Amino acid sequence: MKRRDFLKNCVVAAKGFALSSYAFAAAGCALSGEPAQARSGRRRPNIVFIFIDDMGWRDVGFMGSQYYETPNIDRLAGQGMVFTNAYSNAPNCAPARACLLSGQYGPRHGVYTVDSSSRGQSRLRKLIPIENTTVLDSNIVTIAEAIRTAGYVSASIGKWHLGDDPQFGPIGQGFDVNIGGYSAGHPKKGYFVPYNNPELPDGPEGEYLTDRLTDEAINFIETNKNQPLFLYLPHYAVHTPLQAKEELIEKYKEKSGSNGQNNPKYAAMIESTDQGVGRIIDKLDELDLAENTIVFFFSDNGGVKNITSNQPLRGGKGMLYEGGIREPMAVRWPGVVEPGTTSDTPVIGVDLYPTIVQMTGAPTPDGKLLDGESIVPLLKGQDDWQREAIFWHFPAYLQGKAEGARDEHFRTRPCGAVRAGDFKLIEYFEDGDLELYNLKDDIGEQNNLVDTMPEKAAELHTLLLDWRKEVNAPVPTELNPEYDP
Ligand SMILES: [Ca+2]
Repeated sequence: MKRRDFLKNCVVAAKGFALSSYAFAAAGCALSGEPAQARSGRRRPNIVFIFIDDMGWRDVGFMGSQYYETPNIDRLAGQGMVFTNAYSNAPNCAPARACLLSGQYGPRHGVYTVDSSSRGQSRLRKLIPIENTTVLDSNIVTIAEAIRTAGYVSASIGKWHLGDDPQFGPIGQGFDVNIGGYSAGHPKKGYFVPYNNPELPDGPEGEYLTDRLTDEAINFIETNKNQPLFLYLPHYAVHTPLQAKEELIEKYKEKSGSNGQNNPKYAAMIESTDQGVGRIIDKLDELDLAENTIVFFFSDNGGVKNITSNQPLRGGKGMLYEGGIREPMAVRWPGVVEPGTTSDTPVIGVDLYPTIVQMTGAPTPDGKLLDGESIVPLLKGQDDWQREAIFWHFPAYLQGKAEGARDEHFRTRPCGAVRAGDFKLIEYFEDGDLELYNLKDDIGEQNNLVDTMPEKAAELHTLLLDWRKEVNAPVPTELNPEYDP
């Protein structure tokens, strides 16, 4: 944290929470060498982080879906703060997770995409992309390792996608419990038993994976209710394969689609996920833990274009257009976040590591490089919180024909992007092309302003170039000898 922000947070903590030395400590303001828990007598807050896979910005009721039914998620969001400009660090699964868990932008750890960075036909790829890393380096201090020092017991329940235990899975990266997490990015055998998941013994015939992960999450909460817990719940849902419970599918077959959302199987997967969120919230209430539990709801990348609709956003999963990276996000923090509030300030995955560290009162690990900023001030209603810009770096090819993409062969060609204020600039590495959008007036990214606002484009481009230099971001320049469009 910058010294200015540190002092600002301390003042806010002192004003708003005069009676709670815990809150003061949680704002990152160390009073003495004593741990926060000892000073306040109040237990550190539990953290429940619900992370949905491939859920689009408008795939929940609280973001305006008229087709999908998410009453429990909506209730949770209504009791907290909704972030309308929340971003993932990447338009696909593994890099989004690597950034979230490390608190670092892609160029720090090299996880840029899923599997190979050379996807699609070679003759259509002009450049040799930057090689991708598929596991998160063990030397990186993850969020679980960071808050473990403050006495947290932690579990990763669900999809991991950054390597296998014992070294690269959740256990290798500092979680006490791993249920269902390994290198796979989707349920290999599907959502019904048998799962063929090396980290998840099969349940009874007919068991549905989303329900099972909810059961495991509830079991973890019950087992550890007497100590500070960190539950990281990265659901496999609502990633493909589209498989759901028959009675729910039938329900949505009877329902009319809305705003381009009309897939009954996908809707049924979302409803099962929502039911799970409801059961977890109810369990927190039942165990009298809700008041001291901070719940996050977030997704790792945008909705898939031929399954759902991200309207009015352009594009979907796999693109750096808003449809690929803007996510539904809400945070419930009883006693701190005013219920029913909204923030339009851009926030991004890497912000959540320093946020959780601050919430828990854990020390930032020695020498830890963090690219994000804690959003605790935003959660406390401090609306003048801002930073200059946030960034994306995607030096890879992702094949696929999808509506909203820049061309018919790739969802994304190697590119980078920056958002500063209302503006967003995308730079394509094959040809140096730039696209500039004013998201305030043109959330659908239809009107490229590069020619009409050259100074604004240059300003954002400079920010992007400077950032790439700062984080040593590799840009592909080598020509592909097989290129023959
Ligand atoms: Ca995903």
